[in-house]
Amino acid sequence: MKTPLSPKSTSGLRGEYAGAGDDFTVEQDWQSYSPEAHDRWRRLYAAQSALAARYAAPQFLEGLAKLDSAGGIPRFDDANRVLQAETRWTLVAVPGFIPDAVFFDHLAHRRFPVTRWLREEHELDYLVEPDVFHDFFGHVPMLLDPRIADFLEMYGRAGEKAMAMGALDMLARIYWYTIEFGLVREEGGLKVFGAGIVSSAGETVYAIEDEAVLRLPFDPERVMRTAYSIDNFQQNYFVLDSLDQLIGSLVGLDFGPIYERWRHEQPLPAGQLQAGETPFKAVRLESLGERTP
Ligand code: HBI
Ligand code: FE
Repeated sequence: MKTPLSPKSTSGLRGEYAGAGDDFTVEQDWQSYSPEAHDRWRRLYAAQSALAARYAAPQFLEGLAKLDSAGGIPRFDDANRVLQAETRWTLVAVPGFIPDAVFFDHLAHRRFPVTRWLREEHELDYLVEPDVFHDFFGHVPMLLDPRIADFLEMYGRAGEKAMAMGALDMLARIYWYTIEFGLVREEGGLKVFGAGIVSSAGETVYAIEDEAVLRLPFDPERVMRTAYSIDNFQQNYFVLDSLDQLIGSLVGLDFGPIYERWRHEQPLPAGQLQAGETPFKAVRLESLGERTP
């Protein structure tokens, strides 16, 4: 998430950057996916959609159903017809991780960058960089929710100021703890909606069921101050009261003074309860009347 890149310094990242333009977009080149890659997608999809049925927010499940992509790596153009009709977003194919400024610019224009390549057989459960399974399965269903759709555009627009103020880390934590690793309260208990969770078998169960991990009420300033791990399960999650709270808590909030207050401070370590905070309890499946497999 924090790799500083210029258009010429993409070494160390997976993906084929040579053919990418200034906006880092490429053709998806759907024909070039091998039968083995489609098969790997089908298995990943089957495993994660079964987990999502139990652990993910209803908005994620609705979006996933509309995308109808259980059968193989989807064509982005097909998804774009659905997205255009629902929330006016467009998927653009990218080689992989792209520079912050470029990423923000795409989001600000309701274009969501989706990585072309699919993870290899030996990394089915976890990888650090985004691949097409993480980006598509994890992110695109929630792009069909109007609140997430609008939030992501706002996030894109906020990038420039955060970078100018040297507060990119603070803004990025909002994305991290919502779009990537967000939880939301639903009638049946806590549910996951973050792409980093729903695209990981281990973390989907852990985020909801682990007894020890901290689940804190979502508060923008607290989130902006909280460090995160990129190579392990999160040590804390933030829980929205509803998806409406995401935009509701951010519109009218002036980020400038918050950036000023904290940008030169060390972030709060992840997993640490602060004075006055009350965490949510782990939601055990038994309490929902279901048995663990
Ligand atoms: N590029 N492809 C891709 N995906 C991301 O999630 C991404 C990125 N570039 C920058 C970035 N994320 C973050 O550093 C920003 O949200 C700050
Ligand atoms: Fe992501």
